[in-house]
Amino acid sequence: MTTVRIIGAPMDYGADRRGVDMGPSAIRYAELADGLEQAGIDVIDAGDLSIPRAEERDPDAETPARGNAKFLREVADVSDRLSDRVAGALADDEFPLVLGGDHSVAVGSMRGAAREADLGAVWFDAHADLNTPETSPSGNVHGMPLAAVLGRGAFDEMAWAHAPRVREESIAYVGLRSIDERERELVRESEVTAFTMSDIDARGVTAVVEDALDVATDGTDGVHVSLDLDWVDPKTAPGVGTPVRGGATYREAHAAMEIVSRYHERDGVVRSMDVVEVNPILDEGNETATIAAELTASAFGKRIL
Ligand code: 5AB
Ligand code: MN
Ligand code: MN
Ligand code: MN
Repeated sequence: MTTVRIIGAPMDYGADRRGVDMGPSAIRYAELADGLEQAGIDVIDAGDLSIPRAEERDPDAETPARGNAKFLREVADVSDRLSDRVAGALADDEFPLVLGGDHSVAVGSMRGAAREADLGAVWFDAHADLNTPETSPSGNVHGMPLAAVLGRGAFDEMAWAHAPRVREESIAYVGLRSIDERERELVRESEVTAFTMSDIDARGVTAVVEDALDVATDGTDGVHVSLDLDWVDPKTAPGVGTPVRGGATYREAHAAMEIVSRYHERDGVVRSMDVVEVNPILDEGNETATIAAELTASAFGKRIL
């Protein structure tokens, strides 16, 4: 029986908008634990990492090779602490489920998950999150977590970011539809496999997610699933900081998570996950957190029958 350890990471240093730090509370309020238990999962809630308020910090405090990246010192601190928590859960044979927070939390979760394993990843997102401090148009680290774990650009020098056991070839995007100009070059020249919304239109979400999981399992010891709620269409999931229309429908999102659960059950390859970018301040009636909780339960095998 799978035991899930919920780790809240109420971090908003990586995003422009306040509010995403309330994500963990909102997702818990939407009965995440009940949904998981209905899927037959044992749940331990480890509470939240303590994260100082952004207003008490200087976004431009110097860190080596900072480039255009805000709150890098704070993100680094959270990444170190979160990676220890994630590695600790895995060492106890538990499944770490990280609740963000903005997407920069994925640096900590992936570093933790890659500590004792070659790690693949499936990245459900409207965005590629492959900007480096050199290419980022915004300076927001939530647009850079994949560049961080891959040690690209200025991140190469930063031990808190680079996860040497994550290889580009073992990462697959699902649902891309908004990429910055310089970032597009980075995606094209990289070995990362990119499935866009057009691929989902053409081939259906089920086939695309199976292919993505095949990429992430090939030659790795386990897979990390990173679920950015802006992957889902903003009509369905409005409570996100960077909405982009043309996203996955409610049904497509569930179908995708059901494929994830099958891989999880079949060979236990999916071994860590984060659920990020839920912003209750921008939400309508906690709808986005509710969908986040439902999708997570689906990813752990909650079925209709
Ligand atoms: B998210 C943008 N590419 O770098 C940037 O929500 C948006 O974690 C990043 O995917 C969106 O600032 C980050 C314009
Ligand atoms: Mn993202
Ligand atoms: Mn996104
Ligand atoms: Mn590397």
